[in-house]
Amino acid sequence: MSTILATPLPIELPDVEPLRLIGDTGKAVPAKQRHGFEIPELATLLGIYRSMVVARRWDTQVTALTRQGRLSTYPSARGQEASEIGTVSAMSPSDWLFPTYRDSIAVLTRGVPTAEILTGFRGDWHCGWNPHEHATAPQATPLATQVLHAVGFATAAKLKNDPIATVAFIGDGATSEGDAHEGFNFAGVWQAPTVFVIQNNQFAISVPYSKQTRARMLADRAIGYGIPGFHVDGNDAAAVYAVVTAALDRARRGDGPTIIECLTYRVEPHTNSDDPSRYRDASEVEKWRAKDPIERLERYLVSEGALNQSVRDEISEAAEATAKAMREALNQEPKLDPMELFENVYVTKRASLQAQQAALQTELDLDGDSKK
Ligand SMILES: Cc1ncc(C[n+]2csc(CCOP(=O)(O)OP(=O)(O)O)c2C)c(N)n1
Repeated sequence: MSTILATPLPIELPDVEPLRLIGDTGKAVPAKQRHGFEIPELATLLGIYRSMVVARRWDTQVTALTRQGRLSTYPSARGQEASEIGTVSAMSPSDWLFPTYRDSIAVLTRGVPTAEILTGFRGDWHCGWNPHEHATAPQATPLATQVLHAVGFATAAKLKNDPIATVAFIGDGATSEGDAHEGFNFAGVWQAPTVFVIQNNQFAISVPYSKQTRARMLADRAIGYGIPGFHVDGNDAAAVYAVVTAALDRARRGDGPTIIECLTYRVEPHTNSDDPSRYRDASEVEKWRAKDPIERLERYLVSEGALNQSVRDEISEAAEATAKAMREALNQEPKLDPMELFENVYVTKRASLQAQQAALQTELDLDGDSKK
């Protein structure tokens, strides 16, 4: 054993076979294949199922609103609900989430109001919500930048003895960015309390995994950073929840970061402006649609007697109410204040910015006077 290593780490390459706790057909995986992880309690899984159903209805409604021109663009997370909701359900309200544009349903599950989430996608200039109120950072569009933010935030919390952890979502394509490497590396060096959830949905717009990397799987990279890596079935909410819970516990105990690769699939186009028929076969999409994460959990809950018709009706009413509230919020014309452009960037505005602000105010006043 090298004497250079301060803490020799018992880190091994993850299994190629992704960890599952509930199989494709909704049956519990035998205990000896669960690698020491327990299937979460039924009440926990029912809560996750509820959030997944609400999230899917929400996602479908947003896509419909893009077609009506109420939103310019929306990246759907349909089919990724187990990775998205399984992850955030394992977080405590004080842990910070660092999401990407793909992760609106995770932001929704964190409790951010609908209209606030969609502000950015609607074309407004800011993130829409107060990140401190929901311990949820703005959704990053520049790929992998959120990885650095999550590591920096977690390291600052560690220095302040604030016992929180951070979670960064990242796509398979974005792991090729330098920022991802820098973030993973320094999380290892500083033992940052961060959990990286790589959602391998197998495409970066039109670029498939095979053209992204020669790595056997993305979870393999963890060993190079001295970080434990897990390869999880990203359509099994039970497995995602169990592994993220364990990683968050490690992080809060001071044992450092974890990289979790959730193997899943983007069944919808990259965004509403993409045409996936140009780069992938419909039969592949159908194969993955059949592995639907909500149906899988539903089958398990029904077979365990935890989901009956009246609970289903109540969940579907809640989902409809969420969609209705969103339609109503987005069908109102936003009242925008151009002067807001000057807020929330600098604590102390430079003289040139103050001059521009004053000039715009004068123009708006003149415009107001001319309409009187
Ligand atoms: C730094 C940077 N480069 C390029 C882009 C353009 N871009 C937007 S999404 C995307 C693909 C990302 O794929 P992946 O990380 O797998 O996430 P997914 O969209 O599949 O969730 C690209 C290249 C960007 N947003 N930021």
